[in-house]
Amino acid sequence: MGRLVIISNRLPVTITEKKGKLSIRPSAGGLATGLNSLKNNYEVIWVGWPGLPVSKAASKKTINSLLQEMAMHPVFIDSSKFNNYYGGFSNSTLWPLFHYFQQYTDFVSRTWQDYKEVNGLFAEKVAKIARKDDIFWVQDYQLMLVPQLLRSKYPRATIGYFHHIPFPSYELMRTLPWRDALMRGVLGADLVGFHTFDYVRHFTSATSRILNYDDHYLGRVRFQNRVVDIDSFPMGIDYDKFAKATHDPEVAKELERYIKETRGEKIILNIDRLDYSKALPQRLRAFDLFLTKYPNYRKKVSMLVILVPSRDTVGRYRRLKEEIDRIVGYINSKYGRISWTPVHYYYRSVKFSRLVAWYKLAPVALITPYRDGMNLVSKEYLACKTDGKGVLILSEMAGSSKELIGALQVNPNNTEAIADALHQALQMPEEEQIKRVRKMQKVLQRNNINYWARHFLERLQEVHQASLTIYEQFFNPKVEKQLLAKYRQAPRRLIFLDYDGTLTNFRSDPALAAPGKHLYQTLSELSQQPENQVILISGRDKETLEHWFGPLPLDIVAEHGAWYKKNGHKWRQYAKLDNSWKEELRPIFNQFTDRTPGSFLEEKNYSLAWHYRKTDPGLAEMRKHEFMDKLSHAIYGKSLQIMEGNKVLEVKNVEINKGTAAKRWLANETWPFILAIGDDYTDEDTFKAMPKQAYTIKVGFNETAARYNISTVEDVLSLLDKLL
Ligand code: GDG
Repeated sequence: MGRLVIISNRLPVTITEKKGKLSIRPSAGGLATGLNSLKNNYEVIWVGWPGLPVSKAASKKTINSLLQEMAMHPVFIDSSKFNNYYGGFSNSTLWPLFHYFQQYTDFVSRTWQDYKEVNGLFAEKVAKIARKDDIFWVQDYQLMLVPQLLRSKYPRATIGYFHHIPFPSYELMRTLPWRDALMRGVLGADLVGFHTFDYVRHFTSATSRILNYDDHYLGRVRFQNRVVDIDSFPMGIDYDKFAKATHDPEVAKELERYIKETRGEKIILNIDRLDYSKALPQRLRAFDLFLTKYPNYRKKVSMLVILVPSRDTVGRYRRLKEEIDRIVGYINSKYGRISWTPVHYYYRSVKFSRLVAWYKLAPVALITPYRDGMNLVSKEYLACKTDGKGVLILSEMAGSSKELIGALQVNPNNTEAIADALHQALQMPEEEQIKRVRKMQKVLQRNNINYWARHFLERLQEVHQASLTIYEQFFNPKVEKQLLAKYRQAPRRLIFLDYDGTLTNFRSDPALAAPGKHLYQTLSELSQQPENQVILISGRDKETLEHWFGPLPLDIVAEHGAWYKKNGHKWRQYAKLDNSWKEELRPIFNQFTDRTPGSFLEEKNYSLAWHYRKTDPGLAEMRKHEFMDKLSHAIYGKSLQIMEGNKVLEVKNVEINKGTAAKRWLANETWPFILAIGDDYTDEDTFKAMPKQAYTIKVGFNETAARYNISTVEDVLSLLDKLL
């Protein structure tokens, strides 16, 4: 049985100390329950903070050994560090920003430092217990750096990350000074999960805009020598636990009591943790408006507010609590009677049986957060409606709104709409209530917490397998050793090298990519070795290549093969090519260049190339498709082709490609050693033209006809140095 290591901020336990004696009880949160169901297939191990500051070495030892019996491993964190990591960076930076409260977001480098350090402590703890073949599953925004920390320790491990809160749009994410590190941290995982597709969309857009990883297709990002999948996995609840609990004798007792005490008043249920993202003041104002607009409902309905204490030592939360106190007081004083209290308000958490009793009793649940990653309360409310009667009013900004389409969905900023939704809910005929609730229950029953956990882990293992396949194609030390041995033995060697993206990194302006001293020296030495025949095979124009490499004793192919030059000879044309098409196509190129800021046109002897490296990625993607569409009509019937290179679209004669050009060197001689290195689409023709035993290497990790992938230009240069 494989081991599954869950890494989360909190361990699912409650530790209490009475008269110096420590006791530990498991606490059954949603996640813990979901993972319990995996125990048939995995040995589940948990790493996390134990939930309280522990400074005495003796207590640490006791807690450690008590927890280890439960397969849990505590991460002890000193309290000032913990405050900076948790109250500081997690909850005063990431939480507000990710819930779109930019005005509440602190940017403090001290808390960031401690966030990094504490993430490091989690990774170290994992390292202490990790075994080969463990599956790691990191939970939530407090630990965004952990996936990458684990990846650097275990390059081939299976690592998943699930983000439980919203992921904001790129526009907000970019305001974070530490955005790059956080994004890279998460991308250490094989699979990154969110509750909804909107968060997936935002995260994917941030990967391409912040990190420039735009090599993604259908949610799969190629990232160095791995693939990372980014997808939505809406978290479910333990449906049966809630549905069954409605029949518990203890719940029945609670229910009976409340039915008596509410004396037929219809309860509008609110359960929230104290947090500004929950928009409770707004909801209370909507209730006020409802009572004004629909006075017939006075004395017939009341609002039950259960506000679960949270972070109330923090100024912002304390002020929010005071605001809620004030509005509740205002409403009760405005409408209340001796016989009727409009808002019943409790600032405490309630036991499970009471929670279920309220879910069962309340004909309406009002859940209208400004933002909520998912919101499980909305799902639990529905699971408790075993007779199908009840109405859920739900914010369209809650993640659960995507699945709960039978709810009355409202914009949480629209008090008028919430007031009207309350009216609609209270008037809704029973048949309609049942129809809506049953439909939603079906979804929740199926997509429950067990399904969520299983589904995530299955996908995680699939993606990991895909990464392993890439890893096998990776130019690793073993392959390098073989290559070097073959190179040394061979009396004759043929070496094809592409230039941009292979021997030099892309620059914003192609003219800036002239070879540096070291590269020039390398090429010079490589081409001077008598066994070697080196060919620089590029899409660039011949004038630039001549200018940069003319004096070197190597052969050059320019414009993808339209021109070539053998060492010591003049430039020759591949064939006399027709160029008249350029007149016709140039206006289209000019038009797209004008319409697309950051792009420019490069005109070569036999081709037109539109570069868009500096264009906004979203706009570039859109224009590229539009441009291709237009070009494919324009070239119809002509012997031209559109080539998509690295951030460039190029039109050229169809006969011309690097493969045809390369064959010129293969025709008259059998080479005992062939090496071809290139990075983009156009180099695929070179790879395809090579015999099977040739070493063909692609820079980057896209699909390729080459035998191997290598990560970077720097790796190529280091390989060339080793050849020398
Ligand atoms: C994050 C995201 C996302 C609440 N009050 C009492 C009580 N609860 C239980 C509910 C429910 C849970 O707490 C709260 O659910 P949330 O969905 O709000 O989850 P959080 O863990 O706070 O937040 C959120 C979630 O992660 C999961 O990914 O949905 O968007 O912010 O299960 O039943 N339980 C009891 N008494 C209470 O007073 N017994």
